[in-house]
Amino acid sequence: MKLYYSHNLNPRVAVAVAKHLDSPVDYVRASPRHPDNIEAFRAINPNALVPVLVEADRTLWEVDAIACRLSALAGSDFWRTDDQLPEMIMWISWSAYHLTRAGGTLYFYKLIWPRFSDETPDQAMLDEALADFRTYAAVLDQHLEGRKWLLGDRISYADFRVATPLPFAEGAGLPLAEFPQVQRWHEQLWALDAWREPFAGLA
Ligand SMILES: N[C@@H](CCC(=O)N[C@@H](CS)C(=O)NCC(=O)O)C(=O)O
Repeated sequence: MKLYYSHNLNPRVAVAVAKHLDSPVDYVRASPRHPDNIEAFRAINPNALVPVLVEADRTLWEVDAIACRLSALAGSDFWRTDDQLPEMIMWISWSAYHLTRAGGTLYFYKLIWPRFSDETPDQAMLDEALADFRTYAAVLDQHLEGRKWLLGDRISYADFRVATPLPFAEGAGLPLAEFPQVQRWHEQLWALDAWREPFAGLA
């Protein structure tokens, strides 16, 4: 079983999940968008993006699907299958459409864009993303009040998924210090080797 990854936002989460679950995957570092690779890579992901999980009889792209599969293979409830499943999906979806969309925009334009463009990103777009991030971080902060993890006492994939942009907070300018519960929860995640250093020992 091979997990294709890069060091960017979403593949970072997939590698962290595999490390957290001690999944028996071979890690393959990939550059799917490199002109030399893009056409060949489409054979395993038509979107030419990572992460991708390749098994003998199936291939999955999208980090959420990969987390679901790795959790099932590990016999773990990291991906909940009980009555907490709807809440977990709620947070995963909310992350994709709200918090991580805002944080991901700041991550991309502040950390990735300058690597390949001299153009200054549109300030109004960055301001809007930052305002959105603050709006959604406030929602998260309120939910985390009195809860250790998003679903209560035990960590779940929702914690990893909602925290997708947080490891890049400093470079992306995400104002975590304004949200004490988010900051506390981020520090709890940071205490996990799999989350803090998912690429340790890999290429
Ligand atoms: N919706 C996809 C997003 C995948 C995606 O956007 N991957 C980006 C990194 S965040 C990618 O492959 N970029 C090229 C690269 O990292 O080389 C998921 O959740 O897995």
